[in-house]
Amino acid sequence: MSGHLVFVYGTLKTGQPNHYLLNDKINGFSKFVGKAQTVDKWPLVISSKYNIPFLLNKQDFGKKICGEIYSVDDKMRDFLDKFECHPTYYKRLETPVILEDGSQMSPWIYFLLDFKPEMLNLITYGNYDSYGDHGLPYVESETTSSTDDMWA
Ligand code: PCA
Repeated sequence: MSGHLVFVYGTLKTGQPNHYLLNDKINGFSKFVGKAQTVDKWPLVISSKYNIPFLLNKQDFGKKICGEIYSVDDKMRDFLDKFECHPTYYKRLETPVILEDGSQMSPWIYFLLDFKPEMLNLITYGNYDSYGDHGLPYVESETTSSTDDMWA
């Protein structure tokens, strides 16, 4: 298959609220490649009334981010683009990460490019967990698939 590598750091990770979407064959095909960490530091914050994890596109700020790499087919890549509202909301950028075996690759990562500067004052996380003791669990909502209401 023609594969695309995607690094997920938020609700799409194993055990997180949207992980099932990667396993649903209706959306396309995905295969777990390995756990990885970004080479650079990035700010991963939780924000909006839906407690959405956002990776802000500001290099060398925040922490190195833990996530999972998946190889996905065109269909799943297109599904994820739609789900993340790429390229108008999140935008995926090829970004270097290191796998547990020390190998390096540059999978796609969904970043928030346009963000309010105040978001940089939020707590930054290195390893997102919706159910963590920050007490800000991701809120699933029909409106999270639309950008209209995100900042409310
Ligand atoms: N899902 C994507 C980006 C943010 C989110 O909630 C991910 O897990 O990488």
